Amino acid sequence: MTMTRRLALAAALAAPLAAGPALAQTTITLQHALPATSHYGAGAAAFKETLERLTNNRLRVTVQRNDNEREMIESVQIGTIDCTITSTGPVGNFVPAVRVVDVPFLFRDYPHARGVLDSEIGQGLLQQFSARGLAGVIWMENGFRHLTNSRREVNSPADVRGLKVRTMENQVHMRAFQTLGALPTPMAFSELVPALQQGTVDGQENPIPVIVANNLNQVQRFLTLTGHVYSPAVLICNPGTLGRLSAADRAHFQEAARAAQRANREKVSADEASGVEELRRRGMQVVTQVDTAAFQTALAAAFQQYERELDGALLRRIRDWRPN
Ligand code: EAX
Repeated sequence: MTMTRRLALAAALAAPLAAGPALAQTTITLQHALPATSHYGAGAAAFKETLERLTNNRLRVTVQRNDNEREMIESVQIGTIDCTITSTGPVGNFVPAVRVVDVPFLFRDYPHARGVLDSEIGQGLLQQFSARGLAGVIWMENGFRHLTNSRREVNSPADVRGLKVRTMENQVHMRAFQTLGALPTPMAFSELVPALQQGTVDGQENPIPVIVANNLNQVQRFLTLTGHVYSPAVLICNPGTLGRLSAADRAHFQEAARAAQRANREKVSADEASGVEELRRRGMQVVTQVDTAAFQTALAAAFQQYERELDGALLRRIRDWRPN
């Protein structure tokens, strides 16, 4: 880990109130929206195993599932749960600066996304959580999002026109689908499968790991590998939870967060390698050759609005970032 990340992660964990007395035993509640077998589940399991091992079980971790990410963030904010692993989907409603990472076609590939988020750019965004009563501990990963639907094969932007597409509660994503002529319908992940089953929406967009882990092939026939958005995830905790840790336990917490990120990203990479074939095996019709330049051209108006409404300089820094 670079010194930048170590210092920033230490800052994120040190920012809360002065450490109180180390408590005899503490249970940390960590919630996320996906099955235990998912890429979030892998991260949560690594976090639990590492923190309990390093503290000799003085700190225990209870992992729970809750498929409403906005609710989880609200619960962390008020302290009814300690931490959540969530996609950035609803995060921009709490920490507006984070919306920049949701811009379509911003990240070139996984190395670019992971590199930016682990650099001073990503650490700077995490530090903006504290002003909103949250601690952004470490960036994790959801993955590149692709479009599925139950009505037709999508080969070009024109095929998206008129589709009712479920989006996360994310203005940046909704703007993109509006620009393509779709009918974006924002809803929590918890409402997605019933909406697809009842035909309230025709389609949705999610990374391969989410589609596989939730068997969305059972309610969606067509998959197009648009890769239109890189979806970060983030481990967010209640500042009070961190403030009650001793300095030694905050260091253990950092190590557990890094273990969670490694396990999560490894699972995403594994799911990306095998997930498309698995979804074909389960009966989905997959369009793999996608003219992403055509989608980017079709999104020109949305990009102009993003430049005006979001931090244009930061968008350029992210696009221009290269590993040193
Ligand atoms: O974070 O809501 C979504 O589509 C998210 O990608 C999912 O909950 C995993």
